[in-house]
Amino acid sequence: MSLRYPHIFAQDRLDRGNVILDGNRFLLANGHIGYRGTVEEYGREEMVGLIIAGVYDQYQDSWRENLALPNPFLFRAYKEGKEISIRTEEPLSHQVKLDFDRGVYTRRSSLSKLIISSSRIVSHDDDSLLFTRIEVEAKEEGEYELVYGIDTDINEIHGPHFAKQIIENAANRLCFKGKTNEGKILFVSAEYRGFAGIYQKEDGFFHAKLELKPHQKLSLEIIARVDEDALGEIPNDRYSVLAKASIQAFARKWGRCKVIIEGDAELDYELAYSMYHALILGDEKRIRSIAARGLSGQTYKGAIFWDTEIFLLPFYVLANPKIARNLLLYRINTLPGALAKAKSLGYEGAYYAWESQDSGLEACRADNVTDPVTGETVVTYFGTKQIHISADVVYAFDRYIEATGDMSVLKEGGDKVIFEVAKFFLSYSTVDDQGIYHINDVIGPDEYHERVNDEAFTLALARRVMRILGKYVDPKSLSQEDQEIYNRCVEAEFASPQTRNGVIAEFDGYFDLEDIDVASLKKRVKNPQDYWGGKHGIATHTQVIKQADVVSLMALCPEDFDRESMERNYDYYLSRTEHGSSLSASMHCLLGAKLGKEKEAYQFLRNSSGIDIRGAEKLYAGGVYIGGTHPAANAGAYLGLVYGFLGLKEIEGRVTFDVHLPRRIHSVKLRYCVGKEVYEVTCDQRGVVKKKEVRV
Ligand code: IFM
Repeated sequence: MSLRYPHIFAQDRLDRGNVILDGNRFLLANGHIGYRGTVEEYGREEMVGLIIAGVYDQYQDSWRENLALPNPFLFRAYKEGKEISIRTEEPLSHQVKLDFDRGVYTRRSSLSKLIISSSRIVSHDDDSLLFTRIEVEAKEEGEYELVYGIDTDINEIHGPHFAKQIIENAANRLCFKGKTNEGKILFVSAEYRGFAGIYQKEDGFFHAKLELKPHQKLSLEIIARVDEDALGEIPNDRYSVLAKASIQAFARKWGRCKVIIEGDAELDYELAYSMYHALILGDEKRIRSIAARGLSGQTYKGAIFWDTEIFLLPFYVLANPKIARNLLLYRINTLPGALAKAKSLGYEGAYYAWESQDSGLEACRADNVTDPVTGETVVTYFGTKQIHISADVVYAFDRYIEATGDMSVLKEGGDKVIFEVAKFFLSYSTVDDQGIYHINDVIGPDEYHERVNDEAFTLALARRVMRILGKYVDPKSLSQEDQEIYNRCVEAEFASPQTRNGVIAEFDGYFDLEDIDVASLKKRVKNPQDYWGGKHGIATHTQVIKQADVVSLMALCPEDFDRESMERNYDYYLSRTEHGSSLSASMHCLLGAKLGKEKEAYQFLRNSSGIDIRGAEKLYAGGVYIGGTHPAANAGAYLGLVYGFLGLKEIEGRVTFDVHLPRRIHSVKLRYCVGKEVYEVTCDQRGVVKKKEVRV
C-alpha cells in the first residue's frame, strides 16, 4: 500500500488477506447509496456490496438490518472455459486507486491473457446513479467469453431480504425487481453498452463471445441506477459525461469544507481521507441519518447511534448545515419511536433507540454480543440502559442552534423533542430524602460497566437537557399539566458524582474496583475476540474502561469544568482507557488539545484520522462482526483539529478561533459554512492570519 499525493489512496499489489478491509477502504458513496471497493469479478465471498441508506428489513427472527442490493457491475472473462481473473490466478501486476478528491475508483490488473481495467463512480450529481467503464485488452489471439450483468447472489448478514425477486431483460438492459420480507419494492436496473452480449435466461447474465487479437482493446460501459417503489430512467449520457457531472458536484461538496494542512503532509492526507469517508455519507435531499458504519455494509444493522449527534453533526454543521439539519429532522421524525420505547419500559417522555432505524423503534437486542468460543449469547443491556442517547440528541439540537442561529428546527418539532427527553429523564430518576435526583441503573459511554448508578456522563447530560429546556422551550406554549412537568424539570437538582482528589468517579463505587492499567489487564485475555464487558468480562470488576466517558463529558462541555479538574481527570483516565471503541481517540484529542498536551493530542488525532487507512480496528466484538468504515472517528479527527487545535467555537451563529497548533504544522487553511455563506480562514502558529468569504 502506498500513500499518493494529491489525495489518492493506492494499492500496488493484490493483498488477498485484506479483501474485506479493502472493500471499506475503497468505498464509494453519495449519502444515498454506497458501493464497496471490490473488483468486478468478485462476488458474495469477497463481500461485494451495493448498500442503500434508510431501508431496512427483517428476515424471520433474525436481526433487522439495512439492505444490500444486487450487484449490477459483475464482469468476468473466460478463455477456453477458464476464468481469467484475480480470483483464479496471481496477476502480473495489480493496482487499485481511490481518488478521494474526485470520488473515483480505478483498477488495473495485468493477467496471463488479458489486462482488465476499470473506472467507477457513485454519482454525486444524481444520487440514484452509479456507473463504470470496464476495459479489456487481449494479450493472446483467440476467442474470449465475457460474462456480465446483475449478480443477485449477494452478501447479507441476516438475510435473505428479498422474499421475491425478478430479473428482466430488454436489449442491452437488465432490471432487478425485489420485494423485501417487509413488502418494500426496490429496483436495480442497468444498461450495458459496448459488447453485443446475448442474454442467457439460465444464469441471468449477458454472454459475449469475441475473437480478439493481441493488444486489441474493448470497453463496456455500465450505467446503473437504484430506485425505491418506481423504476426510474437510465440516462443516455456516456460514462465520461456522467463522470464529469459527478466530479463537479463532489468538488462543490469539498469546496465548502476543504482543509489544507501545510508542514505535515501525512496529516493533510489522512485527514482528507477521513473527511472523504464522512463527506460521502451526508444526504442533502432526504431526512435521513447516518449509520454507525455508514454505507460500508450491514454491520450494527445499519443503525444510527449517538455517533451521529456527537461526532458527525458538528462536522456537518461546518461542512454543510443543511445536512446537519436533516440529521436533526430525522430525530424529530422518529420521536414517536422514542415515545413508544419509553412507554414500553414504563417511563414517560422520549427514550431514543440506542440503535435507531427508519421508525426510531429500538433495533438493539439483548443478544447483541456472543461468546466467540461457545457461540452463546452474552447478554448486554445497551438497548435498555444506555439512556444518555436521549440527552445526546438534545445536546445536538443545542449545538446546531448555537452554531447556526437557526431556531426553525424548534418549530419543526425540536421543542417537542427537548421537552419529551427532559420528561423522560425526570421519570427515570429517583429522588432521595433531600430532594436530589439520582439516575440509577444505566450504562454510560464506557459500555464495559453495565447497570451502574449515578454515572457521571449521564448525570451531567441530564442536567444539561434541563438547561436546554429552559433555554428554548417557552412554558406558556405547554398545557397546564406539561407546565407542571416543565417546572419540575428545570428545578430538578441532580446528584453530583463522587470525587477523589479532584477525579470524578465515572459512577458510584468506581474507585472501589480493582485499579489496574490496560496493559496489565490485557494479559488476562484468553481469546482475542473476547468481550471485555458485561457480566463476565475481564474489565467489569476493574477501573479499566472501554472508551472516553468522563473525558468525553469534559471535551463536550468544557465550560462546566475548570482547567485543574480537566487535567486531573484526563491524566487519571488515560491509563485506564482501553480505547476499545473507535470513538475514544478523538475525545481525548479534543480535551488534550484544550489542555495543551500537544504531543498526546496530536497522536490521538492521528489515531482517529488514520483509522480506516490502517484498518487495524477490531473486526469482531464478542464473536460479532463489527467491521466497516468508522464515520464517527473520521468526523472525530476533523473535530480534533478544528475544535481542538484551532479552538473553533460557535456562539449564536458566530465563529471564533483560539489557535494552538502543534509545532510541526505550519498552517491550516479551513473552509467552513455559516448558513449559506462559506468562509476560508488561514491559521498559523500566530493564530488567524487571514479570513475571507468564498464562492463555491
Ligand atoms: O456508538 C458506539 C458505541 O459508543 C461503542 N460501540 C460501537 C457504537 C457504534 O459505533
